[in-house]
Amino acid sequence: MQNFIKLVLFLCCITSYSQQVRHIETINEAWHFYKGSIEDPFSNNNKISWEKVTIPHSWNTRDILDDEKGYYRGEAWYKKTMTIPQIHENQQVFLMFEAANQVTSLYINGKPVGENHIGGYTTFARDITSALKAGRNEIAVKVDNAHNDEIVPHSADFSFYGGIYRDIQLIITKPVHFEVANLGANAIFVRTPEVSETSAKISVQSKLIRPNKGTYYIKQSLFDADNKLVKEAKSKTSFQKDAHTSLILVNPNLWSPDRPYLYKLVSEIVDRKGHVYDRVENSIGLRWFSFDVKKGFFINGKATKLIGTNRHQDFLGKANAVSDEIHRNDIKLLKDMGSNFLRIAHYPQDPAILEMCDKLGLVATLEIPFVNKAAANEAGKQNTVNMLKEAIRFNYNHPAIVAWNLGNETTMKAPDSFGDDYIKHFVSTHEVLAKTIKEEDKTRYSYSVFFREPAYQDRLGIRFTEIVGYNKYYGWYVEELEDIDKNLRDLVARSLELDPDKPFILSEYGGGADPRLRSFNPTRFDFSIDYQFLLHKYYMKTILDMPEIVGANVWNYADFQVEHRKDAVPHINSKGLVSATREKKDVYYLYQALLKKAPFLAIASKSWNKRSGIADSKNGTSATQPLTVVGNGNDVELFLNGTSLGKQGFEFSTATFEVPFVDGQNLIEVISEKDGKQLKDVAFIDFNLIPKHFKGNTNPFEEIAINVGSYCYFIESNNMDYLWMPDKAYEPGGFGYLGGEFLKHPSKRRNAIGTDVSVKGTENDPIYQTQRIGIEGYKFDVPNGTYELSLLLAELKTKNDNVMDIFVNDIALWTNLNLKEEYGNDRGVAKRFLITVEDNKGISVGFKAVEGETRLSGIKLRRVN
Ligand code: GCB
Ligand code: CA
Repeated sequence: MQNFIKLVLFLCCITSYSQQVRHIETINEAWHFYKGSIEDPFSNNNKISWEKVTIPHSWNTRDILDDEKGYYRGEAWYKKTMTIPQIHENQQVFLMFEAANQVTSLYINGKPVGENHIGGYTTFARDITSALKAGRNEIAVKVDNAHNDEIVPHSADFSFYGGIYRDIQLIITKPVHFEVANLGANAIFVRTPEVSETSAKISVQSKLIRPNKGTYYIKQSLFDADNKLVKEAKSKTSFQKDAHTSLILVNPNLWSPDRPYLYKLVSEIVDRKGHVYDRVENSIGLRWFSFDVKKGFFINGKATKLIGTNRHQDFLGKANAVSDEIHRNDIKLLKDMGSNFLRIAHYPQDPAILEMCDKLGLVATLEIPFVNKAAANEAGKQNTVNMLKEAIRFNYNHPAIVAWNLGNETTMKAPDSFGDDYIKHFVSTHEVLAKTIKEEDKTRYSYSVFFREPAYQDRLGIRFTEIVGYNKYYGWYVEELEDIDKNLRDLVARSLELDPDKPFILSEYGGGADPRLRSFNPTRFDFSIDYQFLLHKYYMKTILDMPEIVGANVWNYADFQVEHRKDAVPHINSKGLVSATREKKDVYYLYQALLKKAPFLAIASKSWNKRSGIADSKNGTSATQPLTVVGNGNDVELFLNGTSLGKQGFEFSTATFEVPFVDGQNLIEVISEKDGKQLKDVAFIDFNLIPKHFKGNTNPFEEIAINVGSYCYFIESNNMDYLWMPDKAYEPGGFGYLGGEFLKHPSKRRNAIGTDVSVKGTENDPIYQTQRIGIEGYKFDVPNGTYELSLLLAELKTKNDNVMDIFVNDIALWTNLNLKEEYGNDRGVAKRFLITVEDNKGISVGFKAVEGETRLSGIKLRRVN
């Protein structure tokens, strides 16, 4: 019997030991949500209709994408009733919000709990123990994303989505526990002050809550990647004091991007008898690192060029309420791209991000949303400093982090234009933030990111940090591709002249690309996938060649939603290497070819599988178009429908073949080799061969659509991939325009074809944004028959009246057409006509200005019979 009791006791011990002493559960489901202000969320006012939602949740998923200007920025409420599980006697209960944008007020059973939390991107926890009662408890959370003079960001190129958009956790501890409800919601701070190949010192500072009476110890246990205990240390604790514990490890496994080895540190509060009161785990990476202005970044003594991207928390249709699976998948895609560097921009992100950076080996920088402009008042400054402290403390233990960035392009809104008082607060905000970084964490670098000239920052006196980053859009917003190399070299030289001791990071560069736009004649600001590809090739040549660029981050990993943006896709900043739903653009494969160490080969444009072109071979059976292959082998051989088109060597990881596509299916196979490994990629391309002579017999004319005023193909991806061809001048026998000029972007800076007007009534903005102005005619030398002719027109922000007559074969089709008067500005109009062609005349569409200028955006011709 006694033995039996012993056995039961023993089993209890085992279960209680293996049981989590700290209870954590997400409470994301069945929240009642109301968008608007309410006097008393606890009253049963049935005029208010609550909607049931699941967290992560944002109330701006739709209104940031619609045609109306602005999106809801104001108060909203979340509430639920719940029974708090009884886990321990006298338990302490906390709610931890991973983030809610941007002021959060918590109420339990009708009473406010704790102070409002300020800032939309940092994690915070509240002790709700004393507000709870037995049975069911009512929890209400007010979240407000209205503009607030005292809270950054005030201005930025992203959307300030409101909501509880990350997980909420219920945390239950014993009365003796590691602190939870503090600035940054973290109680364990791990430092690795001395690490070498032969030994590592790990110092752990632990914040605990314990009574004055009693003896409590902190036990730190270190486990290796196989979960084997490798080191243990115990230290005594004192009332109201942090505990410090040190561990020394010989021959440690080091953490690096190539081998992100992680240990697990288990921190426990125990008493003399070994009873465990609380337990917290952290992943630990042992590494040492440094930046050298001339030689670059070193980790564990090894020079490592830092190449990667920036990233926003954003996904098409979900605003910022992005699942952990999406977060984790993003980091996997970045690792698989071959990158080793991530700028977590422009604010702290979901804990899943840094967890994955640690696990997969991405070196990271993290920043607070001090973007474009300061909250230039005392409260604003204090709030900004608090955000920084929360960010540093919460994320302190991640080996991935090497620098804390205090802000992005803070001079975007020119400080001079806001007066002396603004400048005073603005400058001192930089100063105190830079100081705070070093006070909070001596083990990382302080960092700030600018976009204006080094001398501009110098004049303002805001160069306080140890590292500087510059965001530069050479070849996109300013200047041409050919000048990128010179521009970057000159900029780095100017920065180093002023700051010889500050390592230089190219913290942003990039250009927009709409996956629907393709061009064999890419030009700046055309938003084609192909221009983006070229742009990054130019940048990477220089970046890889310059050790003084110690790190570089593409802007951006993925396309993201910006309510006020008007590019090829309205509301989308399309500078991503992948789309807003994570489809890879061609340039993603270029980075893989350039960066990956593992053997790699890809047909860069394989996602463009419905194409067309004008027959150019003698017998009229094929059209030759370039096709680019990327890889890290020496050379590559390409086969078209089984026939080799020869081998080519890679130049800067790219090789371009001239491929004679035939009508219908084209099977492209590419074969290469690297480190003894055979590599292959394939693409099936469905090709629509357009006859050169519409009246010829080889390939009878059926249908053609032309993106007038543009060099770009346009793929209507939400309309069966319907394809629009680039425009061209008329050639006898075929088709093309007569007269007129490209509509040019009105801004000198961009000097691009087309405009950035967001076009109403259509999703095919790029067709309407590009036009031929002053056009005189459009000709198709088609055989006799009946045709459907579609004309696509739009009046884009024009000042004067434009009135035109349109003819077909000299017969008036549409007279005195004033688009602005009839349809309003900025609206896409597609009009379809039935035309009969007789007497071998073909179709000749004529445009005559009655007043102002003629214009045409797109034209489509389909043979009916
Ligand atoms: C920048 C900003 C970033 C923008 C980007 C752009 O310099 O830091 O927030 O989204 O430019 O695309 O213009
Ligand atoms: Ca067009």
